[in-house]
Amino acid sequence: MDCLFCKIISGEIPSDKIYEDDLVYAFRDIDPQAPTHFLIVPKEHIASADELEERHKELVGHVFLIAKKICAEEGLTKGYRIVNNCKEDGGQSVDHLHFHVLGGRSLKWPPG
Ligand code: DGP
Repeated sequence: MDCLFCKIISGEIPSDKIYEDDLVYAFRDIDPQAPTHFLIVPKEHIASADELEERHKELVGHVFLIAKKICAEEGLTKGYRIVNNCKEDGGQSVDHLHFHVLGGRSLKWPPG
């Protein structure tokens, strides 16, 4: 499958990996929007949040617990933001489900 994030997960394309287990792969974003900005990506190719099914409930919960674990390791004691851009109007540019995790500065709201 010609998917950028599948190639990153497999190691075909290099990345700055910060975490990996059976379900997810986490790596630093190539274009960071905050002092800490990494992506958590399910290893299963799911095109977007709009393609999630009942069987993915545990996977999505796992993503949030891994975000919490990595943020603690990164020292983000003042908080952080977890973002999913879904499909065209949501601003999704890579069609493999991923969650942005941003921190290390005071983030503004709402996004554009
Ligand atoms: P989104 O716009 O929500 O689909 O986010 C895609 C993110 O992926 C964007 O913040 C930039 C990041 N990205 C794109 N290509 C690469 C890459 O080759 N390596 C890494 N580390 N990040 C990438």
